[in-house]
Amino acid sequence: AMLNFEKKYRVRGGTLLGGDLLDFWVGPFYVGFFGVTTVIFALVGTLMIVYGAALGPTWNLWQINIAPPDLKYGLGLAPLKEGGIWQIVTVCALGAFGSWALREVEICRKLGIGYHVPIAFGFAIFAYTVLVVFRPLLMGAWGYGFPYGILSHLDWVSNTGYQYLHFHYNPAHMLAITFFFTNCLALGMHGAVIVSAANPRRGETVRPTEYEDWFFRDVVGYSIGTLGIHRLGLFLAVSASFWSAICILLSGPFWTRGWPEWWNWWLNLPIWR
Ligand code: BCL
Ligand code: UQ1
Repeated sequence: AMLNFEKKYRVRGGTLLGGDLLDFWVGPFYVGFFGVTTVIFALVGTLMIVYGAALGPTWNLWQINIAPPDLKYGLGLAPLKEGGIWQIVTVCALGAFGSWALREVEICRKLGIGYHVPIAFGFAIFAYTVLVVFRPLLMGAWGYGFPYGILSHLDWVSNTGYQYLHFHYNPAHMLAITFFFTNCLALGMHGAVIVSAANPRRGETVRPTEYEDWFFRDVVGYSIGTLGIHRLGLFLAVSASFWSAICILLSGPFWTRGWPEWWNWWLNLPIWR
């Protein structure tokens, strides 16, 4: 809709690699060196998943499963049909996510804005990398990674959760969930207050931003401010991914028993004796 502004923001330069060589757009999309690598990684990864599905027993979208190698392969390369496909898909996923983040960095440089978006996305990439690289490395086998499949990854989460008896007792998992839920509350309030003031019913006028402050001062006695709510949202979102990554990184490499048992430190405090 805003194509007439293109001249203003489609500036040359800001690239990290390749200079002006791949500094171009396709339709509305900026490409760049990392746009090309994103497409290549995503394409190869997707084709490997389709190949893995073709080898498997089903084309049922819910049941397709690309499993990691058996634990006996440890941290080595597995044969293609015994987890090798999963390993290639994982490399492609990491390549695509990393390329996407670097493409975001190039766009930030072009526009002269901060790197907040790629840094925030970096937390999601970190959580994924913990699941399929760092935790398997620390536990000594790629087989600890999660399988690529809609139902199969759910089964993995359930099985992995019950290996620690009751995952709700994992303190980092508690924190992560609290951040996810609080993030949802904050975005719900923010979206609602913006729409309420900026998109009035027919005949009413758009209210300026003070109204948003006034509303929250009246209901909760405090307004965090129009810039503040976005800082809060960024913090909540990034913290949710961060503590998710920590909660699963702890499970196995640093805590092997049930999570309920971890809380014995509380019962063992000397003040109860
Ligand atoms: Mg739990 C994990 C919530 C019950 C076992 N659990 C999580 C966390 C989250 C959560 C905090 C997953 C989010 C995450 O990692 O984001 N669990 C949660 C809640 C309950 C719960 C709310 C609940 O009961 C109400 N969990 C339980 C029960 C256990 C249990 C008690 C099972 C019996 N839970 C586990 C286990 C794990 C979790 C085991 C985890 O491993 C997981 C976790 O913490 O993982 C880190 C981080 C985000 C990502 C990893 C996404 C990364 C995205 C990448 C970078 C980009 C993808 C691009 C995409 C492919 C492109 C698409 C293109 C389209 C065209 C758009
Ligand atoms: C808020 O205070 C505020 O500033 C005016 C917003 O900006 C438009 C908001 O969207 C929200 C949700 C709040 C309220 C938040 C807190 C933490 C009181």
